[in-house]
Order: sequence, then C-alpha cells, then structure tokens
Amino acid sequence: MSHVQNPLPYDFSALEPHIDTATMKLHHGMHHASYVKNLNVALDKYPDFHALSLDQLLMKLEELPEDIRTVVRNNGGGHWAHDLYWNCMSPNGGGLPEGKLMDKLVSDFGDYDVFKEKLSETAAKVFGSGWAWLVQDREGKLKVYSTPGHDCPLMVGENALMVIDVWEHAYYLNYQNRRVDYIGAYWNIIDWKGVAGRLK
Ligand code: MN3
Repeated sequence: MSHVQNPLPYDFSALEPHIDTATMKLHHGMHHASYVKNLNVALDKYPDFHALSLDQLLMKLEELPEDIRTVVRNNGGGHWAHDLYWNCMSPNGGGLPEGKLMDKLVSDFGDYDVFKEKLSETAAKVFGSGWAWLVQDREGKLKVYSTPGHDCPLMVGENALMVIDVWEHAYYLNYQNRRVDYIGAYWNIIDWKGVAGRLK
C-alpha cells in the first residue's frame, strides 16, 4: 500500500488574504508532497509494513527497522500533520467555537481568550521549525503544546484537535519574519466545526 496525498479541501486561493495562493501551492504541492514521496520511498524495501496505515506506523515507530525509523518519523509525521493542518482551515472559518467545544475550552482553560492566547504564544515561541497543537489527552483533558520538526501528538497516543504549522515555509512568502501576524491571521480561517468533530 502506497501512501497518497489528498487534494486540498478548497482552492489554493480560498484562504486569501490570510494565506496567499503562492504559499498554498508551494506548501501543499511541493513541501507536503515531498514528505509523502519520501515516506513511500523509505517503506518501499520493507513490504512487511505496507499494510499499515499512517496512524499505525506513527504509533509504532519503535518497531520499524532502524534505518528508516527517523525518515518515517519526519516524513510520515509531516504527511500526517499537514493533512490535519489543511483540514483545520476553511474559507468559511473564523469566529468562535460553539457548543460542546466551547464549553470544554472554557472548563479546561478557564476562558476562551486564555486558550487563544496560550496557543498563539506557544506557536510564536517555537524555536526553529515545528507545530503548535490543541490536544485532548488520554484523560480527555484539553491542552496546548508545541512539537519540534514533524512530531505529532499521535506518536504519544494523544488526540490532536487543531494545529498551526509554524515552519517558515508556511508563511514566509507573505509574512516574512512576522510569524505573529501569520498566527493572528490563522484565527480568521480556523474551521471550528472540524475541530469540534475531532473531540472524543
Ligand atoms: Mn508545512
């Protein structure tokens, strides 16, 4: 089984002006695509692992042959995280979360604005390349943290609800060094219905 990249769930231009068309084309068409390709190349010589889904591979990295473990971690993780990232955004996004998700954010963070500030700050503070996540832990509690490289909450058995890509390739064409402005713009396109659908 070969891993495939899903098309974007909207047009490359759909998130303008918050994320520009050129960034989306490069990000999805080149960066994300290369992670999928590298993942498939690495797995090519190990047919025993061809039947495993991406989730299964990332949850049992320590069982993979040592010579491809880091490649699968980086490229499989990148494939997985980008899939979630595209699905966290929508041209009809923004506004405030509703219902059960809003209740849960308020009960676990004290206040919606506290959560929003915490995730924004976590994303802004990532040193180098990485991701900032809203995660539901094994006890069901919501929390915010960042991961370096392409590491995903799935690798430690936690449920990722939303993510901000803070690798420079996600914003540099339009925002240059103004990562904070990109993070601010992200809140205008966040797809809260999608986030709520991932709550368990
Ligand atoms: Mn990226």
